[in-house]
Amino acid sequence: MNNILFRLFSHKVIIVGLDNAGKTTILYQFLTKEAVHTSPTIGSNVEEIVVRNTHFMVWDIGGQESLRASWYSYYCNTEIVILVVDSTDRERLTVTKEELHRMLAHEDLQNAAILVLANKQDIKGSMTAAEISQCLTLDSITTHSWHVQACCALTGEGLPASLDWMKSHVVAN
Ligand SMILES: Nc1nc2c(ncn2[C@@H]2O[C@H](COP(=O)(O)OP(=O)(O)OP(=O)(O)O)[C@@H](O)[C@H]2O)c(=O)[nH]1
Ligand SMILES: [Mg+2]
Repeated sequence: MNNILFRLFSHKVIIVGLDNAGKTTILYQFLTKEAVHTSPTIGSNVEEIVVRNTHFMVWDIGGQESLRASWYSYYCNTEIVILVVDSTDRERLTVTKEELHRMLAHEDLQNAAILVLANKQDIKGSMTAAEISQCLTLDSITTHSWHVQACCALTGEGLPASLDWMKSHVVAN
């Protein structure tokens, strides 16, 4: 019964981004505050994350190219889209940009907020959150609220701030 109530009162969040961005590592760092060993996700993982009495159902979706065409099947009722970027992956940032702008145009995400996580900040030479923000042209987005946060999923740095932003977003809306 408790499980059913949690589902009714929890906010739906999806984690998307290209393969190897660190989505699954982030999901389990949110949940356990530890870096877990991951394998490429086929399908999705879902976990409930509680931030000071606010419940989120967080869906981590596989990012391999063949799986991206089915991301839309997770969009319905999503309040927050977490877009994870591997900040060392300069070559594929344009692919992420295309995926982002495709999502923004999808009718099921018209009311969703976008949280961009600039992950892998521990790696030397990684792009800063500001560089990623510029490459993804976040400043041009006027239809959705958005926020960008630098993080490292291995240490958890930047993730408590991300959860704080998610909580204040859903409380304010
Ligand atoms: N150095 C470093 N490595 C990271 C970080 N986050 C994730 N990784 C590593 O990146 C690799 C991919 O991480 P995953 O979390 O499995 O990536 P994913 O986005 O879930 O990938 P798919 O499931 O294929 O879409 C793993 O080897 C992680 O340990 C980080 O912040 N820093
Ligand atoms: Mg994964």
